[in-house]
Amino acid sequence: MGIREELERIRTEALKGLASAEDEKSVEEIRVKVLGKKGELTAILKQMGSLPAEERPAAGREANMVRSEIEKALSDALDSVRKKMRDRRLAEETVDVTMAGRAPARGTLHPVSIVTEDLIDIFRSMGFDVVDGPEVETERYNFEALNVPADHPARDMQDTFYIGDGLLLRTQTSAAQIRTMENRTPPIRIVSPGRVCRADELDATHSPVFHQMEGLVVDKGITMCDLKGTLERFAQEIYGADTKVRFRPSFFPFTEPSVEVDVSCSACRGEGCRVCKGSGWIEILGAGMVHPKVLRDCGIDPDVYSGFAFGIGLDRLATTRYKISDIRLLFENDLRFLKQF
Ligand code: 2NM
Repeated sequence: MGIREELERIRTEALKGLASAEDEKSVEEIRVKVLGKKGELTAILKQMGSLPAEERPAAGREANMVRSEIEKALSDALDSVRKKMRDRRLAEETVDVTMAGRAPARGTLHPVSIVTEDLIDIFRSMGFDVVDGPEVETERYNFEALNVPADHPARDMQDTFYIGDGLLLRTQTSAAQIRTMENRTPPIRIVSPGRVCRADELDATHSPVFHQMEGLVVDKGITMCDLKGTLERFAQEIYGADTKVRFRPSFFPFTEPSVEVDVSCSACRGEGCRVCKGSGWIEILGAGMVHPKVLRDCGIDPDVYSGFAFGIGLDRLATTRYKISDIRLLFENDLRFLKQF
């Protein structure tokens, strides 16, 4: 085969191979096969010297033309396979921004949180602030400042979780209120919701950890009437506009006088039913006029100011509202139960 035919064959094969090359590797293989050190065209160029002198220029021109044509085809083929591969990758990586997302699982409020929020809303509407305090308290804030004497049964190891160094798990949220009285001058209108602890045995109606909201109002000329009006409004917001409130005498070291507060039974409207055990009334909280000694210990002059305070059990409120038969359900964190509210 003459050099011309040979060049034509190399050219045709190379161009045909490049036209159908699918990736960079096939293009590179063709380059090596034709233009590499041992390539077909390289071999021909080496043979030029052995041609008769008169054939050399034409054959040389021909060979150079084929070489530049193949070089151009190589570079075009490389561009084209690179573009093809990039297009393929982009197609694979396409993100459909219109695709619907996976909905994140939504949590629900704990029943105690729901009643706490409801009560906060009601008391906020009456001008109360919410104050918070630590769950680990000192004996002074939990007992002494509240006029609970050292020999009071509530101070007993049986009733209180002591954790040493004069510290304990708070048995009520009043400590937050004592701090407020120490730090602010009246008028004071606050509620303090939160977790409290007492060393009770766990059963269907008692838990050593439970929740409370205590309220406190201190100003000039505050009387039992203000207490009753406030609690009436609160009870009517929760149980309905025709709810009545009744005070029965009681005792707390930190209030004088002290009362237990009943609301008319919302199940039977006071007729007497199973819910209220036939009495027509349900006890919901304890309250009273803040003891002058408690005010004085906080730097508030009881001859100028007076106040009322109350404490509401939030767990009982939640269990009665949602007809939960066992208080333990509130503390077991079983999602199947908690998701219902
Ligand atoms: C109750 C009942 C009566 C009460 C008293 C105080 C404070 F800090 F002002 F002295 N806070 N909460 C109180 C009064 C709590 O719970 C049944």
